[in-house]
Amino acid sequence: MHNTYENLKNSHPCFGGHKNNAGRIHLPVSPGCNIACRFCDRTINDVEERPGVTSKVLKPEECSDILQKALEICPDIKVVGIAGPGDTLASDNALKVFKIVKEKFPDLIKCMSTNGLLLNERADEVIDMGIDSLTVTVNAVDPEIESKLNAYIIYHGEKIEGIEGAKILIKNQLEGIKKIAAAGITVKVNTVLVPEINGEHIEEIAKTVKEVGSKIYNIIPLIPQHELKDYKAPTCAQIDAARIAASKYIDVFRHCQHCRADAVGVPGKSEFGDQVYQRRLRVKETFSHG
Ligand code: CLF
Ligand code: SF4
Repeated sequence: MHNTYENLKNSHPCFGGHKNNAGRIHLPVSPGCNIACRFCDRTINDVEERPGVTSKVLKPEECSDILQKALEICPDIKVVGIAGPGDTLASDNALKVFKIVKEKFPDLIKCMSTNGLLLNERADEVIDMGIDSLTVTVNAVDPEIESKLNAYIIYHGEKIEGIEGAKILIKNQLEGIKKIAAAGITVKVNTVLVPEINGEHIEEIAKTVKEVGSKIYNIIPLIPQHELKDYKAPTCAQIDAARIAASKYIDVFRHCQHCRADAVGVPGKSEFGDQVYQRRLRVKETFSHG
């Protein structure tokens, strides 16, 4: 049985459990991505896979020892999250790790984060694995707006650009959320707020993702980089306005710490990544997949 939203509000730092000092560990097991967000410097992900460069992405079979060590160092950890550094459904690694967690650490909450491109076709696998909470990053529900945020998708081996790619991405995200939510899994939606592109669109995103069954919504401010390096990051007032607009339709999470894909500890309070991981991911400050 999956944890309910009510349970997660007490024990999951990103669903309300921050009040109770609940911690999480991110296992960076998912290399590579299948979409091209214009604000994401994909060389960060590609670097990990280049032959000859020591990979910082963990292998699924390394995770059990890492988890054991992390729980010793930080007993507040209640949640195992997989949030990158690429997409969790683009390979089988994340689901393999959750299988291990389910068997060896049954008390930990299993939390997965995805861009949703493959969520519709892989929903049953996610449900069968007993994931407790799923986050999907939905940056627009209008393909024209999405195409300004995402250059292309790689879908079943084919590169599909612009509005055509955006249509497929949005459809799969929404259909996927519908299936996951119908199975009783709590869904959070993250949106990267780029005021000049989707600033006026937040209300529609919040309304749409609520309609398909999401429970909670999180706004992540743009970090201007890559193709969107000349766009402005939202001001605090713009973030507040977006949250107020979204909260007409859905619960809004306001304590996001924009964690790295290899973060360990209580978000905003403690960080043990350097002790748990011998080599950190080579990521600078970047978007968050939480
Ligand atoms: Fe990690 Fe994300 Fe799960 Fe949380 S983070 S996969 S839902 S366990 Fe949390 Fe970090 Fe914000 Fe994410 S504070 S970036 S919302
Ligand atoms: Fe992929 Fe995430 Fe980067 Fe988007 S932000 S291209 S989903 S790794």
